[in-house]
Amino acid sequence: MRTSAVIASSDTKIGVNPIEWKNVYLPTKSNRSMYRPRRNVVTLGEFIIDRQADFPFAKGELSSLLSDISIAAKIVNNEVNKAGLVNILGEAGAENIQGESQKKLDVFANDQFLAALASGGECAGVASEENDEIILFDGPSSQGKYIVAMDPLDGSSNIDVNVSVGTIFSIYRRKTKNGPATVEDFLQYGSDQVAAGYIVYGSSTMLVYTTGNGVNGFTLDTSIGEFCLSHPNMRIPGGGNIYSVNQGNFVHFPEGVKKYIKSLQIDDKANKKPYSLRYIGSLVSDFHRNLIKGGIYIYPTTLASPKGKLRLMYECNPMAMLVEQAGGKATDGFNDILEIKPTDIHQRCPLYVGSSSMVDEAMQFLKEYSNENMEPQYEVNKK
Ligand code: AHM
Repeated sequence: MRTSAVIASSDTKIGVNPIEWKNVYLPTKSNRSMYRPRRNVVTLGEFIIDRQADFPFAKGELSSLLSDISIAAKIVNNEVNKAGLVNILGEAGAENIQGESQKKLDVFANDQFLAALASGGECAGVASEENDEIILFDGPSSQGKYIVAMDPLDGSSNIDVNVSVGTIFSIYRRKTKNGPATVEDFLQYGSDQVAAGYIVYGSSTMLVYTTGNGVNGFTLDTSIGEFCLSHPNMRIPGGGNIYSVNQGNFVHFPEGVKKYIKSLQIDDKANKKPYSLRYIGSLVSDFHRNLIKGGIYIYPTTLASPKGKLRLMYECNPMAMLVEQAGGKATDGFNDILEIKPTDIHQRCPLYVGSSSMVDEAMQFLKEYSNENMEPQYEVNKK
């Protein structure tokens, strides 16, 4: 298409070879509707602002909070990428509440997310896997309307072997109106989450989140330092042929889980069995793959972990909100994850999450082969 109106002539002093500018044109009145210079890229910042009106209490605070998280994620991403190069690997010496030794990068990630959330002013406090107690911010942040539960670096045993790790976050509106937040502000049902998401530091780094209006995924373009919308409106396939579980613990699994796993391994071409076992050992990475391809992730109760291994508030709940928003399902084998009443910020819980039909089938096996004592004992908000 021909256009007119040259924007630079040979004597324009713009530091560019004038000859190259000869064919650069601006639209004229007549062709303006056809000429629309466009970027194909939507950044996370643009997307958040665009979607701000979706939030029931929208005044921009939740948008700012999500932006704070994305900034910390970029800093952590840089450090994760350098993990093999700099002297940051190894134990930091301390043990977290779970009795697990902390890697230096866990501590770094925790510090970065806490710093970003504290300075933003929208978040009154944080429950983190790395801190025994809730962290309450002072100054203007103490009046923030939101609280965050997070696992700043999930799958940390994979850091020193260059395998994907992630950050998981869950956001609630606090219940108390004034003063510092309290632990009760944190102990809310998963169904009360206003947003949830994760960052996977993988072959590329992605941020995936929901505010209750579907799930969207953004890939970090390191050349411009921006998360760009790459996976709009993510939907998990209704079924799949991948299962993710630490099968090394098989002998310690409940009978229903053993039977379910065996049922996935039979030779049954019509139903595409046997299924594939894929287990990275980073919840974020295993979840992310199954979200895209269809599948189920299971971390059941075991003899060693009779209440399950994963943490309800900052691992199971955010993944449950995400998967439900993407059309999938998350349960503890018997109850919806989002309907479990937390009594402790570090509470553990079994997790069956992924494609709906696969989770349903696993639950049927559990029901059929369980005895009463197997059902996890906690308060559940039965619908
Ligand atoms: P972490 O917080 O120490 O990283 O533990 C959480 C991880 C999950 O990411 C992963 O799915 C699971 O624990 C792996 O546990 P296991 O090594 O028992 O299979």
